[in-house]
Amino acid sequence: AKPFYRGDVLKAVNNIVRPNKRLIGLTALVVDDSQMARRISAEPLRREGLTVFECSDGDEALCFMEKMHKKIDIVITDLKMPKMGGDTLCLKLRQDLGLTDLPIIFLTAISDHTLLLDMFKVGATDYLVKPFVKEELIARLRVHLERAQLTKNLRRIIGSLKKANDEIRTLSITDPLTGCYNRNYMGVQLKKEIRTAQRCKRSLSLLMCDIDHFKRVNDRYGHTVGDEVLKGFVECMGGCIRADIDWVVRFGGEEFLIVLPETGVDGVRDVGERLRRAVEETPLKTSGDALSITASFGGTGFGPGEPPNLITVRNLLVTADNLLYSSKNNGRNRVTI
Ligand code: GH3
Ligand code: MG
Ligand code: MG
Ligand code: MG
Repeated sequence: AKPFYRGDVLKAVNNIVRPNKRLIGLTALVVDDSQMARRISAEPLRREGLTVFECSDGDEALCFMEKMHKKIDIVITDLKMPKMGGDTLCLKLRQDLGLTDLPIIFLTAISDHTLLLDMFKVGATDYLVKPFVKEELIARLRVHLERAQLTKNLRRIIGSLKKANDEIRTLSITDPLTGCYNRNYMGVQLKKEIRTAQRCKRSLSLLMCDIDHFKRVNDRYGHTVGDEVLKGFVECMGGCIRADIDWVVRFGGEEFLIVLPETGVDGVRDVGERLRRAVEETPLKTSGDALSITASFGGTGFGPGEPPNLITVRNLLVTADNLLYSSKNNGRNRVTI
């Protein structure tokens, strides 16, 4: 579906059935076991420009609706018919076919008020008692078509707004180059992750990592290749961590944070070493030659026994960063815990 813009919204709200507008392009289904009765209601509708189909009972009408992929704008049905009556038809259209917005108008000869009101219980939009005045049928039909169109348009608008909202949300937490999370996401999610770990008495670890001598990659092969290396680096790490549990944030240019829930200090050492080796051993594809790089890591975490007041996002990040710099100072391509 194409997105809606402000102009479209106004058009969608204004583009409803006007009092004298011909109803061309709209379709109606008239259901009645009497051919004569069908003609009496179908003819005035055709004169208004509607395309009118006819069925002689509820079963036939249901099949026809399915055959038409439910693309009928209004149903006008008799109540009493030999096989499936209008009440069952209405119920099935609403419940089985899910046509909650379809206007369904009953035409009936009964005048018992209680029975008439029962039609609303099965989902009727409106009713007319036979014999009816043609002008009244048309007038009511226009009101219901107008409302149905408005509802349809509003649903479309709501749908595209929801979609746009989801897209904006995804964009706002994603790093466009590598597809991993950005710091917006980290700010909110890391705090939650820490609280969850503390509440459930579980451990949580962080690994800060930074590509070694990345500036040389850019200097030697250009920024485009540098970007490709960044993407490949994230992909390589992504293959070494648990999908849907661990997550990666682009912390800075070529610096990334990996969050490892339910992982203690021993675990983070293993994961860090596994990542370090994978990066070292995996030549990263670029538009030129595949390039081999290394990265340095600093890891920290906490377990269930630690005093909760010392565990803050800031403390954890500072510790991981300091340990990363120890790795850099001790020759790079290593993990410090
Ligand atoms: P070290 O081993 O000490 O980390 O050395 P380094 O060269 O990796 O570190 P430095 O911080 O000196 O350089 C990082 C480089 O990363 C500089 C910057 O231009 C580059 N960079 C940052 N973001 C991007 C990006 O999005 N794309 C590309 N291609 N390069 C980036
Ligand atoms: Mg009948
Ligand atoms: Mg670096
Ligand atoms: Mg750096």
